[in-house]
This record gives sequence, C-alpha cells and structure tokens, in this order.
Amino acid sequence: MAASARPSVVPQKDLESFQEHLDKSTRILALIGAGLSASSGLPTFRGAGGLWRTHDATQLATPEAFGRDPGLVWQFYSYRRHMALKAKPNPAHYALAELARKKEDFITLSQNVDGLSPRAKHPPDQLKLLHGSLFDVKCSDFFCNYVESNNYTDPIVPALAIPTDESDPTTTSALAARELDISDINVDLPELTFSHLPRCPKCKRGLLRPGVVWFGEQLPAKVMRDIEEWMVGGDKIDLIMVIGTSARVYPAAGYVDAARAKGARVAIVNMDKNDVPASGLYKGDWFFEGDAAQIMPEILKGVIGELGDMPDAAEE
Ligand code: BV8
Repeated sequence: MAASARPSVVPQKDLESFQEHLDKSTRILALIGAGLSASSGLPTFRGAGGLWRTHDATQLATPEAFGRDPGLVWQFYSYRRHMALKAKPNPAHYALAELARKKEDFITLSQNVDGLSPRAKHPPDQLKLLHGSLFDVKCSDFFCNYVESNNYTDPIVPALAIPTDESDPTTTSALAARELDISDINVDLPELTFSHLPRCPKCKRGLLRPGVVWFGEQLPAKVMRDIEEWMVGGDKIDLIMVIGTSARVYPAAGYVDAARAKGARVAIVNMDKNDVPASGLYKGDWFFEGDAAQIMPEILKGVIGELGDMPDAAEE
C-alpha cells in the first residue's frame, strides 16, 4: 500500500504540533533503545520478562558473569549476533538516518548494539553507540589492549554454531535442517570450556569478549566526550525524541533531563503508554503510542518526505 494511502497512526493534533516544532528545530537529539529494533524481529531486554533461557539478561551482561561462565555468556552473545545478522533495519532506522541527512545538528544516542542503525546507513558522525556493538570484540585480559571492529564471523568459533534439528524427518539435508532456538530452555546447550572459545590473536592468553559495555563498566570515553561537546556546543536544544526505550539504564537515560535542562521539548515513541522516563511527562511533551517502525516515518515525514521502499539485504 503506497505510504500516502497508509492510515495515520498518530493523533492529527499531536502530529501537526510536533511537525511544526520539528520543522523549526535545529538542535535535535534522539535516544533509542531495543524497542526501535523490535519490529526487525529482535527481542527487547524487557521482552520475555528480561530473561534469556533462565538467565536475567542484565545479569549475563556483566564482567562477573563472563568471569564465572564465559561459555554461557558467549552462547548468549553469539545468539544475539546471529539474530542481528539475520534481522534487517526497519523504517524507523531509515527514517532517523534520513533525518540526520536533512538536519545536520541532529545526533542519535543509541543504546542498541545490534548494528541495525549503521546498516540503515545512519551517518556515522551523527550516531553515537553508547553501549558498543555485538560485532566488535576485544581481549578480556587486563594487560592486553587488542580490539577488533566489524567482526561479522557467525559463529565466531565452531563451538558456538546454532544447533540444528537433525531429527526432523522432513529435512532433506543437514543444510536444510531447522535451526533450534537456543533461547528456548528446552533446547540443550553444550557445556563450553576455554578451549572452545575465541582466543585473543595478539596476546594468545586472554579470551576475546564481545565489544559491548557491560553493567558496571564505563561507557566509551570518546563517545562520551563527543556527546558532551555536542551538548555544550549550542546555547539550547530544541527537541529530544525518546524512542523504544524504557529509559532505565544510566547514564544513557540521564540525557532526557540533560536535554530538558537546555530547553528541549520531549517526544516519546513507545509501544507502552506507561513507559515514560523517570522524570515523567511535562506539559508540551508528546507521547506517540505504538510501533516505532510505523510512527517514525510518519512523524518525520514533514522533513524527510516519504521513505521509499526498504532496500532488500543485497542493496544494504
Ligand atoms: C556505569 C550493552 C559506571 C550490553 C547495556 C544511576 C542510577 C541507577 C543505576 C546506575 C546509575 N548509574 C549507573 C548505574 C548502574 C547501571 C544502571 O543503569 N543500572 C540500571 C539497571 C538501574 N549502569 C551501568 O552499569 C553503566 N555503567 O554506570 O559505569 C562506572 C563508573 C566508573 C567506573 C566504572 C563504572 C553501563 C550501562 C550499560 C550496560 N549495557 N547494553 C548488552 O546489550 O548486552 S544496557 C542495555 O539495557 C541496553 O543497551 C539498554 O541500555 C538497556 C535496555 O533498555 P532498552 O533498550 O530501553 O530496552 P527495554 O527492553 O528495557 O525497553 C524496551 C522499550 O521499548 C520498552 O519501553 C517497550 O515498551 C518499548 N517497545 C517495545 N516494542 C516497541 C517499543 N517501542 C516502540 N516500538 C516498538 N515496536
């Protein structure tokens, strides 16, 4: 159905006042979370009760968990690398990328590590990856500074291959065998030891670990500096869009109030009406309830125009 024929998903009144403000806005921020990638088929942290198999996902995303059971943590991250590689950016990723091309003083602060905003060709200078990327790896040894970006090897080591269902009589060949969903507790996971896991090619001592920011770890210094320079780089901020995030993890969630303190109006896009930032909603804020993949192209249309059809994987 042509985009113009698509029924509006947001209240007209809100849409008009928002688009009027967006039009005259120059300094704009977006804070994005897992909800932005939900309609690309990737589970959110809150989804499935925040559990991966029986484990609290936020507990697995810690240096302590990696110290205790690096095999399990690597199975968690290899699964997410695999799912992210199979997923495709959705219209919300492309809409924000197009806004960045139209509004040069607009930056996106991403809490997502799934690589979908970069794959939607979001201008890299206007995309700040607060929590790293699933496709960066680094040595976990304190004395080794080995870092490797854009490692898309899937599985990164054979032992992390997603098991397939050989027992399925309909499968004609091993290749066609159905992949098992290892986030399902009923699928047995092999016990992995050090020798199964990716080793640092530089010090040959440490295990490689995912290049993401774990709870209790500092955010990337350069990213924090760049954002700080942007925040103080102008006397005001006109707008912050808080998209598909529960805004409960800091310091990322702190940018909502920081932007407000610089005069920004707040527009929230979220599937759940109750998920507002800790500091709540103020008069003049917007809350667009629904799927970001539908809402973002619509509310940004005044500036970015109609988004063309989504490029298929080959065109990415
Ligand atoms: C640090 C990478 C310090 C790994 C992640 C202040 C107060 C309280 C606590 C703290 C504080 N300061 C620091 C802390 C501790 C901690 C923290 O914030 N804890 C929380 C839990 C209270 N912060 C840290 O540890 C940070 N580091 O502070 O270091 C330090 C200082 C000195 C020296 C050493 C250290 C590091 C935090 C980063 C952790 N890493 N990710 C990985 O991904 O595995 S965080 C991870 O969880 C994500 O990146 C994201 O940030 C967060 C999940 O949140 P969301 O993305 O919002 O996802 P969620 O599922 O929660 O919500 C989805 C939303 O989408 C929902 O609202 C839903 O309704 C909506 N939705 C769903 N579908 C759709 C939709 N919306 C629209 N459309 C849809 N279709």
